[in-house]
Amino acid sequence: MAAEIDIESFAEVARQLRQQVDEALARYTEYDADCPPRLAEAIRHSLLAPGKRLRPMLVLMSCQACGCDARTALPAACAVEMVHTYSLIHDDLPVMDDDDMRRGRPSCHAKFGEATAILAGDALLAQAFETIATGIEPAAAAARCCAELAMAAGAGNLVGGQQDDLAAEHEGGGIEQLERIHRRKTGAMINVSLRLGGIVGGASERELAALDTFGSNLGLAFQIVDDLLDLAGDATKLGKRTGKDLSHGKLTFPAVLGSEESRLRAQQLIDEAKTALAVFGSRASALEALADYVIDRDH
Ligand code: GRG
Repeated sequence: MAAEIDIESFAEVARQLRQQVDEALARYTEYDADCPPRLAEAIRHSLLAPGKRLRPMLVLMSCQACGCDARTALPAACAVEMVHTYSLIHDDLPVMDDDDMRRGRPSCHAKFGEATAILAGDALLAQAFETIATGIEPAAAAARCCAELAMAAGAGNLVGGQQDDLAAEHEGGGIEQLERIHRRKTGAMINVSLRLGGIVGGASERELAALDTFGSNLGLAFQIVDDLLDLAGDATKLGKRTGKDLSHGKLTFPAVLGSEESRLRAQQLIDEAKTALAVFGSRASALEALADYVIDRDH
């Protein structure tokens, strides 16, 4: 297991990495005159809003765990946040989850209208690949990152998981269907974040496999906590409305397992995730602390 890092040091590391991500995202969204001002405003409204930046943090910390300077992976970190934000913008649309609040602000369509929100999401998805292709070196690493991110965001993962999640509202399902949905809808983007950091950091196949094990356990635990927060969390801290899963009859972990069993399952997954980090020794201490944050989080 990785060496312990105390909570204050972790908070400081996370604060610094987060600042690097926020500054880079602001730079990436200084568009020229060809981007209509309303579209630029909508993109910045959603992308620069105060999200947790979990996925970019995973990119940077897994790059560090491989012994490489986190800044080398900054374009990849920003790219996963662009794809994630596009998915949130589209998920909030009336035709999908119909949410008017996100990240403590009106959701993109609530402020700019549906057409602009769809286009803002489309633009972010495209920009993610441009950001990797032009910012990651060598070219072979950039190509691999683009391919892996495209796979995670595509029909067999993020988009396919979303499709099945929407269908499950009417069709229901058990724990296996639930885990299958979330492995693709939430897990794939968490896994690929870790893998991109690993690829940029020159990870061996053994290290990439360890990041995969860490990521799949962390991703599922993250989703269970997300379900628990929707049920009993504080809407102000979360920056979005709560109780929606229950009112929409959604297939969730607390609905299938009960809250107590769900929390125990999440803790088990976090323990398994942390065990997988042994191969990195003390270089993975930030990732280990991040795993603890995922289960203790209140937003
Ligand atoms: C529209 C293709 C498409 C996919 C949408 C992201 C998503 C899939 C749905 C959002 C609804 C949801 C509750 C998903 C599960 C967990 C999740 C991805 C939560 C949002 O991510 P956070 O908590 O958000 O990391 P912040 O705002 O902190 O980045």
